[in-house]
Amino acid sequence: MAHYDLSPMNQPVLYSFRRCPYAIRARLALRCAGVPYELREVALRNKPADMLALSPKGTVPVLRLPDGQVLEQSLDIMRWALSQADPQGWLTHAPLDEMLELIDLNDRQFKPLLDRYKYPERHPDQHRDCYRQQAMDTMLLTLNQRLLRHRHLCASNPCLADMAIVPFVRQFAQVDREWWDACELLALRHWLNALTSSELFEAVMAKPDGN
Ligand SMILES: N[C@@H](CCC(=O)N[C@@H](CS)C(=O)NCC(=O)O)C(=O)O
Repeated sequence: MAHYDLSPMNQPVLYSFRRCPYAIRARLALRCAGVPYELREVALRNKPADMLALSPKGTVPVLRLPDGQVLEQSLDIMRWALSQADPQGWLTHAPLDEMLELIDLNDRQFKPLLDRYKYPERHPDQHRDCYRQQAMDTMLLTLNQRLLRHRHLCASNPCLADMAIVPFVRQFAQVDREWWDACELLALRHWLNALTSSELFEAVMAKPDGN
């Protein structure tokens, strides 16, 4: 990790929102890589002007690097962090193309269904359970199948795909916890529990004010 002087005055700044799954994946990679950064928790209804000046599209996470470069996509932040240091081999445990394909499936197809399942009142054309079934068919059954072959999505060890996707599966599970705890996705439920109860995950979910 020799590319930057990361003394406290010269650290990257991460604009983040604690529960946002994209921001969670960025924080997971930054912490795993051991990159120190200044965390700025953002109120999504009142985004700070300095963040919008750096990144007018107005989504979190945004990472401002010490050299002024701005990374405005969560996956770019993950890949930048892991290019600094990858002590757990998230980029090497599985082929990059395979990992990126799964992440793309998550971001393009699963995420819109997750939003519909979570907020069915905003999408009244179908019942909540239909969105849930579509999310199962589109992605969750595939992930579960993969986990029957190895302990993580692409290999026995966790990789970029696991860490980029787990915050979204966590959100899905939280919509109807009772249903999730009884559903057929046994391997996926086990995977979710293992990853979200890790020290790493708990550390990035700590409340910014320490409470
Ligand atoms: N493609 C972006 C998506 C980020 C995103 O949509 N973040 C949401 C929060 S989970 C956001 O900031 N939405 C803007 C808003 O709610 O105003 C990324 O990967 O970073």
